[in-house]
Amino acid sequence: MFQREHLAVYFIMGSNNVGDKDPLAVLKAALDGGITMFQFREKGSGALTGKDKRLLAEKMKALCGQYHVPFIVNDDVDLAIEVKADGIHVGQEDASIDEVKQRCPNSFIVGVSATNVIEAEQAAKAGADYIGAGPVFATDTKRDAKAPIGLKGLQQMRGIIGDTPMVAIGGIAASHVSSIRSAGADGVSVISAISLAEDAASAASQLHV
Ligand code: 3NM
Repeated sequence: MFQREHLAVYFIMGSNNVGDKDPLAVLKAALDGGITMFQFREKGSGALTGKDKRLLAEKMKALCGQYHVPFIVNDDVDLAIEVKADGIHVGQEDASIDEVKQRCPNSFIVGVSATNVIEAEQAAKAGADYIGAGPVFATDTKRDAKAPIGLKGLQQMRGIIGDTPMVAIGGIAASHVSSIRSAGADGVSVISAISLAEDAASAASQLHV
């Protein structure tokens, strides 16, 4: 059962976000450091496809299961269903919430990205379990990220979505967490702040308020 507390420290990663490290070792360290949700996002240059992608997803799901941390798949509805993920996260250009809800089990957590208040309101009305709001700050991790919305953008989204759980994304470091929470987010989602940290466990623990 999804709760907004799952959004506190939401780690996102694919095999191409870890430099020379082993993605499973990075995920294990992040879990040891107390991440509260995980999203498998295998996208961009050098990303795995087909069977390799599925095998990595299965291993990551098993690891998250040991820690009772929800395992979410980015974008790939077929894969999410196949590996019996706990949920799916879709962007504005991916499958619609209606399609996702039709195809996936009822128990699935459904997250939707929003970059402005209109998208956030639509996602909340369509029944998203949580909104991924961003990019809050500039990021090098996502090539096609939109213009940063800042803390003000987060506040505006919170104003329009009522109680819908919301997690902030984009360029987030530990030093931003308290201001992001004050702006109305239930937590932070990060890639590089954990995936490229020398000590992923300590980086993850520092993202808690
Ligand atoms: N989505 P980092 S920004 C995956 O704005 C992703 O929707 C974004 O990586 C959005 O924590 C982003 O390294 C990249 O900045 C987040």
